Amino acid sequence: MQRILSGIQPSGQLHIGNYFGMMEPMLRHMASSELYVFIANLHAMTSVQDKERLAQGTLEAAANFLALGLDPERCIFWVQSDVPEVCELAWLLSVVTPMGLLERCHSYKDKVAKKIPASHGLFAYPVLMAADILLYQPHLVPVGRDQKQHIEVARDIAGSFNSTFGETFMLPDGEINASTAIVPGLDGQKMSKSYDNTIPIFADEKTLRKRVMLIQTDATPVAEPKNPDTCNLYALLKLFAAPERLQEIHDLYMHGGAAYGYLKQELFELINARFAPARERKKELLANPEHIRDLLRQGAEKAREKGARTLALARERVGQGY
Ligand code: AQP
Repeated sequence: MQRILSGIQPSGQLHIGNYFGMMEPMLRHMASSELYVFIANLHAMTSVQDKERLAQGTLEAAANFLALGLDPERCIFWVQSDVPEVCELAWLLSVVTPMGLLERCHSYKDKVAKKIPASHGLFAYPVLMAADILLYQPHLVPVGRDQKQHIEVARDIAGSFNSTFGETFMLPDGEINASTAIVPGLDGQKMSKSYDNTIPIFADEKTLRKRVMLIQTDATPVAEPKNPDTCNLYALLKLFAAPERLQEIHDLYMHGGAAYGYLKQELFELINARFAPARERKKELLANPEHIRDLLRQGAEKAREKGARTLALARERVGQGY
């Protein structure tokens, strides 16, 4: 059985990009694999440095996953910092990580360009991410395209550790679905919390509608043909519309008749119908936070058991067994 792992930062409102890039594939894998899912609260500290926000965000991130259908009986589900072994492994990995490898990472450069403070944590983020992955020895890591380079870095670090100290880590593969690799935001750039261009999944109906109406479109008149492949409204409709309806919409784009306002309303209704039940479930879950904490504690125990075995092997390999 394949072991599959991925995580999400509790650093803001869950959006459609996160959902299609990572959560939906993870939920799909739940039936047929050994699934590891974690809330990356240590990573989130590179942008969230507020005690209440981090704590509440962690509970909410867990509630998001549970509300969308994650079954803690069929996976291992925990909070990153509840398995402190990951920090020790990050150090063991950092000594075989060339500076140049981290200096080439786009994500670091992008975030600094967006005025996120250039801390050591932000720079070393890919090493902690490598530890997150390698500690559990997964075969596959489903992510969005923005994380592709970080998966390659994790593989490079694992290879570097293996060749320095002897075979220890399995090299994981990333899983990136072409059709959902980069979900566009309201402005057509990658949907991203830090671009403020997101469609949040759990926003109330009114906010959701407002966000969808903000999707940027061109000024081509309704009756004229338009190119669906360069339209971010169409890219989002593709994720939600049934195949026959999508074909009709495609024809409207090609031959004239695609009214953006009408299509936005249709998209809003589709998104709302898809996520309204989860919105209700999330409210119920958050009404009993102790239950969520219990589930996460149980998950952390299982994750620690697996992680401790890998860490013991890595410690032995580097020569800590004096
Ligand atoms: N637009 C996207 N399309 C496809 N996948 C996406 N992911 C994020 N945005 C898109 C994927 O979601 C997973 C969890 O992401 P994260 O918690 O690590 O946050 P992120 O990638 O940092 O998300 P944001 O919104 O882009 O945050 P900021 O602005 O802080 O960088 C990952 O697998 C990611 O690929």
